[in-house]
Amino acid sequence: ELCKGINGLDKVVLRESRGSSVEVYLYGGQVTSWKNDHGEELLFVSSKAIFKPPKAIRGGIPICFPQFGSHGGLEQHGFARNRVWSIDTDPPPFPTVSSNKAFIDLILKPTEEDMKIWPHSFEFRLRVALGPGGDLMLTSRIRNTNADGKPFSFTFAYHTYFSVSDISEVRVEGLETLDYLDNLQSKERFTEQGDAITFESEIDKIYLSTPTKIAILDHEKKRTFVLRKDGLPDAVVWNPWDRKAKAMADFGDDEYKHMLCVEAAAVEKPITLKPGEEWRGRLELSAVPSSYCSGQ
Ligand code: TA6
Repeated sequence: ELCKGINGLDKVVLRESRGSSVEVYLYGGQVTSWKNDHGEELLFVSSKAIFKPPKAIRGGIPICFPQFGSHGGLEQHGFARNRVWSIDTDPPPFPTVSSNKAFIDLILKPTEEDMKIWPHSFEFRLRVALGPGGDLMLTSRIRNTNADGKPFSFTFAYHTYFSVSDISEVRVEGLETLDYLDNLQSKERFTEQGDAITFESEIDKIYLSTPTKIAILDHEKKRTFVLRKDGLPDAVVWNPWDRKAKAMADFGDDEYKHMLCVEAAAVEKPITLKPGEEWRGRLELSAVPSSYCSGQ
């Protein structure tokens, strides 16, 4: 249902019969809570997050569009996460969602102001859905609606903050042996070693041409997050660690121990749309008991 969240910001709560739930703020079109049927919170939101436009909410699943990162002319991660989205009452049919899901359709279109910083018109439809087993599904459909015949290019990420019990006891499987750009070494290209990724210091890597499925294993909670993506070839892995954590006003000094960002993204190769063309990017998250081995 639609209700008031922090600082009176509008949010939508989706519930599913077995007790799992999702919350998404119209501000940023940002998911800020995903709970399993035991009421456990699976996403990380900083206790110091500032729920006040134009500051992006620190946590949940920020939408990075029309730019991931700060290399282009726009502010870091574009502006979709800094805008109030609307509830989309007449979306074109989503062929992929069966009726047994709770879902909400949001839409973002640029204002005159936005067109001054990014001179393109678009329709960005976001569907947030909660599946019968408590899976969280996000589908983004971005259409070029330029009347002047101009194509546009963009980069994109679902900047997902997973809640973990202890970062030093987390492993990521599925990114072994892949190439990555290291944001901590001026985006130089390297190749990952052959086994699961573990964490003992700051990491900020853009893995390239990654598989559809990535697993995040939380040892202590005996829980594995499974991330499935479509239309999003890259995956960003980020943990600020202690020094960067202290430098962020909207992030607790030791909160880095309890979060990990693994972000389904399209970064290396920008997506180009001609007028009338539509791009779709899907992310499906599930949280399963850790007996799950990512090879299944
Ligand atoms: O997710 C990786 C990253 O690009 C990092 O470099 C770091 O800047 C992070 O995003 C957070 O960015 P934000 O603008 O949300 O503070």
